[in-house]
Amino acid sequence: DVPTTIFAPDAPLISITDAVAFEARVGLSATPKTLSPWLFYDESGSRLFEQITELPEYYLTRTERGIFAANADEILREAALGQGPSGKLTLIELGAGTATKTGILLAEAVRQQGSVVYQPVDVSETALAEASENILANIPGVTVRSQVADYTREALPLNRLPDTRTLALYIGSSIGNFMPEDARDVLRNLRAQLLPGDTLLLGTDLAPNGGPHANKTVATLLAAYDDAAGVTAAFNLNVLARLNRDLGTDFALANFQHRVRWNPAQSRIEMHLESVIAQRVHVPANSSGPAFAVDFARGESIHTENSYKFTSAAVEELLASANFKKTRSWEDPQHLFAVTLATA
Ligand code: AVI
Repeated sequence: DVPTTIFAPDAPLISITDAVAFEARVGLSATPKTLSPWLFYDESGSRLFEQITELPEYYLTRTERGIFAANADEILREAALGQGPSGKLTLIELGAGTATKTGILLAEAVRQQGSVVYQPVDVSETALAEASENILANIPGVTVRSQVADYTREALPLNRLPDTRTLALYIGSSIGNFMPEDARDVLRNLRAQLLPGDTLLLGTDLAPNGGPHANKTVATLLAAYDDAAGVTAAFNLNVLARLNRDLGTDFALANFQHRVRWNPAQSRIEMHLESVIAQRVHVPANSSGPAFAVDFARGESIHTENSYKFTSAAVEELLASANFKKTRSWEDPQHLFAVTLATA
């Protein structure tokens, strides 16, 4: 589930290349310097993210998959509660990417109700084509209705059949890459398009659980974002390669270093690219404005990503701020990750 969706709810609606130019201009002129995390996901960044999800240190993907495998039956029964006897759940997935984990829930939906309509929504047509091909080949009984859309800005294309309820999936901890106000707005936008009785299944990575017997320490988190094989470092640095390719900037990747910090006050992992020398980088003129230079002091960094980690109270609060009511949640035995069901 590569999160190909654009994480930039406030940027103007423009083409991808113009959006890259706009983000680079705004972010690199800011103090401190920033680049939006959606810039990671060009073709090679998406491939690197797929590799991250299989790293031994990156527990998120396999842990969420384990929660689905252990609880799919209950999750779907709970989501279908109160539905009429002839009714069926329709599953819609925000930022579905290639939908690799969703298969477990779809197979269970087919088991419980005979068939299921699945609507993956993503900005990447190629990711959706891959998702649809995989699901159709492996899970009989699923009808796939892919929709190319940016769920952070556009109304979700919900095709409702009479007597059906919608279960919206927003999994993979994607919500954690938004600033809290933007996370709330994304969920509000979704909520506005659901009807009473519809549900949301939200996947969130959990905050470290302090104390000497904690399953998740800050060290666990830091390792997940700074793996021994250097895949996450390559993923982070790839954003500079992307700017060089898309905008003709002259970032020398060897002059920047991948840095990961735990920010306890904000309960988030931060990824930065630290300049190892004092240097000047050039951005040629583009659709967003004239050429400009970016000066880096030695040790100065570009903040490239936040990945928020939640307590269960924080998940409930976030859901409530978007007018969802938590009904149940499931965690892995080590309490690393949570999957929460909420009603509209
Ligand atoms: C997509 N998102 C949930 C990932 C995360 O864990 O925040 C992105 C990622 N960044 C570094 N590693 C993975």
